Amino acid sequence: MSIIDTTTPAVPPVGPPAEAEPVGDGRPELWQAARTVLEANWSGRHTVPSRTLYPHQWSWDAAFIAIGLARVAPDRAWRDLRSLFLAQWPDGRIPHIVFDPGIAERDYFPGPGFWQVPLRRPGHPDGTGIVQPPAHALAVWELYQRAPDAAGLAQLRWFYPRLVAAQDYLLGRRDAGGGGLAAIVHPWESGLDNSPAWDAALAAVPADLRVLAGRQRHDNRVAAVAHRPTDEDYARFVALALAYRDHDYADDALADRHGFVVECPTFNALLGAAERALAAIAGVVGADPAGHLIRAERITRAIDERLWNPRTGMYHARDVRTGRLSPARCVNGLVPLILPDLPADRVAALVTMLGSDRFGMSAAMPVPSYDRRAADFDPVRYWRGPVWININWLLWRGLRAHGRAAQAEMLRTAMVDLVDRSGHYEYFHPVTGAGVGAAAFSWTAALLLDLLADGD
Ligand code: 2M8
Repeated sequence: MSIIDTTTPAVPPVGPPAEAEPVGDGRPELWQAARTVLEANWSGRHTVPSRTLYPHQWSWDAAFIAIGLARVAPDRAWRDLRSLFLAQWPDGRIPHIVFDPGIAERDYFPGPGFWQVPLRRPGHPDGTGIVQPPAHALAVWELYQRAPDAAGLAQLRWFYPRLVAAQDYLLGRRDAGGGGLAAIVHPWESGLDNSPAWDAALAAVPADLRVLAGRQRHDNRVAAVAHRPTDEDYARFVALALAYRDHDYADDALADRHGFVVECPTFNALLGAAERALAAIAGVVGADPAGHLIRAERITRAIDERLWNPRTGMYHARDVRTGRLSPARCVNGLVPLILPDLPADRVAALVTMLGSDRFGMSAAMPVPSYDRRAADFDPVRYWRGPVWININWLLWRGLRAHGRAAQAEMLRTAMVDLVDRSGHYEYFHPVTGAGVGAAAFSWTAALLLDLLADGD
């Protein structure tokens, strides 16, 4: 069966609340506001993260958005995820952005003209050639559980082979380090684009500003310069993307020839969680779950063997080219908590780190993206300090998976209070709680629906 399919089922609106819908944990206005954000960000073919800053469809955003939409409009959620998977490559990779042909090249950089993906065919949406964290199997399984009807089963059958192909790509071609983990070839692939977790590996990539000549950054025109990556970092991002593109997006000999090849704890934790979700999906569609469970266990073991730092008591990104762990304590090193088979001593260490003054999880504030005690902790620059709802949602799930119900509930409430106070922002100042980045941001709104419904 071809993994490319251009059928487009009818698209139901988010619409008014259904009778059976949860009332939103006693906060109906917040619930309704989240629905309004999602409705406003529906482009007609998919949900954009933000109308201003990110006017196309993003890969892991689509997974988080589907998890929230599942609470109010499962049909829309399925349709949204399908839009992403229609851009899947024959080799299984899911592009990190699917472009809306109605958006002009100048309205997002780097757009389709930059990526020049050699896949254009009628009815097939254009995307990029890099990936993002594989959160989709988790979303598909969540979605089915919310609506386990005949239509949901048909969706599971459609998604299962495509999700398997995406995992095969990551666990095969992207195992550049040979240790059973997927490597990312660009900070954008991590989703935590500007995190200090990449600083050590990026130091080897020349920051040649000439690569920006003749190219116009779009982010700095719609967001504050102080909130976005510096031009030096952007020059590195562009140079890495060009290098990967100019090798035709091939993955052979990556560690020898590509400037950035890194194993991220969050990316790989989601890879492992995806295998567990696939095992559950396989059980429903009549496939064999066993292989997925074996892969899931292997991934957990590999994360633990390759990314654990006993001196810091948490996981760190590993530079495949040098074999070194990043010295930075970043929130991506705590997300392996979502793995149910993580050894108990590691779980205990991660939970201690969450509550420590470095991350400071409390009833008043969710977890920041970086160590509060680090000299370069930056409360407004994206992924270098601010609080993000998607990462906290994963940590919440992780705490629950390990029976830390009280801490999980504290984190859930802290997230809900923060968004209630400040709005559905892209991210939040980790001290004041003020909203930063794009307003009316889709995954914040979507995951809020999930958090509120859980409170019901
Ligand atoms: C941010 O990344 C894009 C590039 O992919 C950008 O800065 O232009 C990140 O926060 C990423 O995690 C997110 O998926 C994307 C869209 O929300 O924005």
